[in-house]
Amino acid sequence: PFEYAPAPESRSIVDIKPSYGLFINGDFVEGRGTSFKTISPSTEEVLAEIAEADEADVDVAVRAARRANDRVWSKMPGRERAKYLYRIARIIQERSRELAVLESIDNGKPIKESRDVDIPIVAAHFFYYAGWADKLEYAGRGNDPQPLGVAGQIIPWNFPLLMLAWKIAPALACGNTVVLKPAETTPLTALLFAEICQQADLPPGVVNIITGAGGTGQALVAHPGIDKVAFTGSTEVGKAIARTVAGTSKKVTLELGGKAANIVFDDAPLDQAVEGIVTGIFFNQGHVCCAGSRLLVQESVADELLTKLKRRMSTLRIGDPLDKNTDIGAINSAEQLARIRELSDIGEAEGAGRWSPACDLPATGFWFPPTLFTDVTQAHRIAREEIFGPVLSVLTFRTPAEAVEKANNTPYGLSAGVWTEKGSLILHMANQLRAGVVWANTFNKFDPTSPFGGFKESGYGREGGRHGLEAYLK
Ligand code: TXE
Repeated sequence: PFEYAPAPESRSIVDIKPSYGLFINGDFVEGRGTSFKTISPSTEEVLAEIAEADEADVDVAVRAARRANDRVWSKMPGRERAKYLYRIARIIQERSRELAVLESIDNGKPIKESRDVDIPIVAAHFFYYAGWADKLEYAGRGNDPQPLGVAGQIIPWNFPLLMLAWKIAPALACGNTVVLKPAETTPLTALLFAEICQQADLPPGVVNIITGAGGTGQALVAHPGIDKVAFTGSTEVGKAIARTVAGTSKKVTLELGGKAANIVFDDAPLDQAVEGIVTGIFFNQGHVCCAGSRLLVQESVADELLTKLKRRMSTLRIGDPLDKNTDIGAINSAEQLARIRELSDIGEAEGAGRWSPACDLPATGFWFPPTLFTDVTQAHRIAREEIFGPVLSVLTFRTPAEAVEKANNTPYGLSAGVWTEKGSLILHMANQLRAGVVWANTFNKFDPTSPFGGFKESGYGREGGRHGLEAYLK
């Protein structure tokens, strides 16, 4: 009988092993800590048993990275390092379907995002930084800049492979070696990346991937053999890391939380703005540090905009991350779901108006409907705290000055969006907003050539673009 070829998005194209070790010095080795499980947030199925690196494992990994740095990688001409980065980039492209499916299974994000956004940008990062490896005299650190040495890199679960690429590609291009720890709920694509390093014949020890939770991260940050720490995650842990490295010569970059304002002026094309608002807060279930989680809309168009927004939200499809029609996938973990629920309930208790479209949520897995809060004031916790889920708080304003005041009234400063046809107003707002990224008439657009990073409690240092190199060079 005629058999259909499996859809490229199908689960069957990935080979998930029952258990995974640590990737140290070019090989997979057992961890000495207590192994843990990674589960699929959309089904709660156990995907694999993951090794935990204890302090001794961290030490072995850092030593491997140091040896590779001293003997091979920092000595290699930039044009030779570039060849490895290009090779990795090409393998990522060749294996992009596999990577996208694995990312969606382990993280819960819709396949159309992992396939069309995450993985292509991952490859683009390696291509982009490969191009820099032999041009470091233009990196802003003098004519013959030296690498920092060994980088300890800790990443979160919201863009597992993309955060890995943001960290590893510039570090390697500059001649550093790395020990990277993925988040405990999403280790699988980082471990597949380790296989890609083997496939690319990357010299052993240049990239080491150690799995584990906060304790493993802490051991990595505290290790005396680390020259630089790069962290993306919660503001709380970022501050703890800054405290740990205080008094050492380690360099640090921190990319932390956000509470971005998406600001819509009355002259903006509202249908286009609605698409940007939806992308701003519902992309990746709102698990985005730069998510447009506060909508600031000019009072005169607020009713019209909200009517359009509700209509658009009613069309969003929630469910199976591997279904290519899915717009909103699963919340990454039970803990994150509990946090989203708690803050949303607080929003309601504090008097904001809660609205979600009618939608059936799957019976198993972690799900939260797209949610809108109206009548939000600046005193409300949902206007100030990062929810990190598909929850939008709506505030209004009358004048540009009031929009600036409200947008900046947060401890964070990672990103913002401005919707208006007036170019002068865009430039005025971009100058006034205390945010590392200001998007104009678009939102959540990422490109390897653009620096990304925060003001205030959103952290310091920049990743991406030429500025991203400075973080890895003396
Ligand atoms: O973050 P953690 P969590 C925010 C978001 C979310 C909240 C909590 O608001 O609701 O943080 O998420 C490792 N030393 N963001 O708990 O704990 C951890 O193992 C060293 C925003 O998941 O910061 C993981 O690899 N490392 C954010 C990474 O830090 C430690 C993305 C992030 O986890 C550590 C994620 C320690 N003491 C959450 N403790 C963004 N900026 O995009 C934990 N880790």
